Amino acid sequence: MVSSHPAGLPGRGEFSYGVATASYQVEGAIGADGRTPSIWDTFTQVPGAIRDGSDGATACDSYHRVEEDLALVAGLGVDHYRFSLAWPRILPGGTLAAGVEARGLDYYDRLVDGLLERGISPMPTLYHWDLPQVLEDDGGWLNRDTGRHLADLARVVHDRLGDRVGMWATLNEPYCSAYLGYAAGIHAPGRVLGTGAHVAAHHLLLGHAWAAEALRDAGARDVGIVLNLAPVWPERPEAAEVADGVDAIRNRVWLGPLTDGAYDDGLLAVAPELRDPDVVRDGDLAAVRGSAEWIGINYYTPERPDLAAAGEPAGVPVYPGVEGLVMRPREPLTDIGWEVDARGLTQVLADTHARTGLPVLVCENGAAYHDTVVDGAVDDRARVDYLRDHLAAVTAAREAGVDVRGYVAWTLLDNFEWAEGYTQTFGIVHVDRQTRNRIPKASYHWYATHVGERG
Ligand code: IFM
Repeated sequence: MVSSHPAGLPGRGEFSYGVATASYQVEGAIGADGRTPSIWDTFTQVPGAIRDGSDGATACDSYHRVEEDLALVAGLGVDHYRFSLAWPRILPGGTLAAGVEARGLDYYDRLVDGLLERGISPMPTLYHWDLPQVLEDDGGWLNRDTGRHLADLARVVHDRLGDRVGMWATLNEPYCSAYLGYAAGIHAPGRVLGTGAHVAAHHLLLGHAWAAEALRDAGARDVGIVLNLAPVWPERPEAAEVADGVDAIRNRVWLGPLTDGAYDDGLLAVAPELRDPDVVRDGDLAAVRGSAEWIGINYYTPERPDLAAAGEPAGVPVYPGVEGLVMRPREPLTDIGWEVDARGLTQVLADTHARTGLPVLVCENGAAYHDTVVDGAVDDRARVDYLRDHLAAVTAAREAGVDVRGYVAWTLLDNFEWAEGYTQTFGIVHVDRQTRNRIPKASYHWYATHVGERG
């Protein structure tokens, strides 16, 4: 047991640097120490679901390479390491009633101690998409009880790690869990339900609120939620209505309940499921209101909605119910096809702080570019430029008075990029796919220098 005191959310005027990973994307070891399959273990086996037919069975093998990865994190000089907890390692049966797997907790115990020994504070996220398959078999996020089980996971994890964790995130990007997972079917569990996915969104919010309450009841402080909010920039005035639908599903479905305890009329117009009193029960929205002490923002790209032209195929499955919608990203694009515009980060930080009154923290930001290893080194200048410009955008927000408490780069390692498999690399450390050897890229060294100079 290590006695160092971990840092929580930085105070007003303070700023923390960090780097992030997520359990399924890096850990591998999917059958180790009692872990059971997650929805991603199942989904990756569906032919065609993953671009290169790969899975996270080994990923970066971080489960077995804790020391190596800790050294990489320490080499950056960051204050926080953001990681997520694999639910199927800790509650292999999905629920508390089905039993706690101590060996799964041991892994996170070692990770947390290793961080503290190096003077780095842990920033765990309870849920970054690897739902136990056994819970999906029971409806997954369409089942309200899943949120109750997340609260149990929070209690179990706090019991083990709470003495050494100063800040917590409940969910990572519930937009992706709900709409990529249950509307478009491009992420696990691969359900194509259109507007039915709003039910999953509501249950994710409930899960967040109940888990946050469980953490606080157990004595935790600085409990937040991490959202991939986006600035919505309509292409022309005629696109105002579709842009409102995009803003509703991407941003307001989360910020409305968290801030006002309500879903707004514009959202309800595209999400009729949220009018159903069996779905949104008395007291639900009141439980969500005020349940986050900070908002984590994952920013990569703005959204540029437009109204489809006559004869143009319309409809964007990750925005169900928004009729006639097309997206028109502008160049430059990263290799995953996402528009690069750092001004969007300044805007989303400012808008979110103004909307919620809460401290905001960049919890993910980074770029997918294809890299080449030359003489054992990776000169990823485009990624360095992306990080530099986005860190400048954070500074611009701070100078404008926005209460931004930190910046966490995505991501430490080239890892399993969900439906893209290993075809897209966001890491500041290259990982050889055969040997799993790690090579810090130019962006790693640049970020370490930036952090060392405190920006
Ligand atoms: O890799 C993901 C991460 O898991 C969640 N946020 C976006 C990243 C890039 O797609």
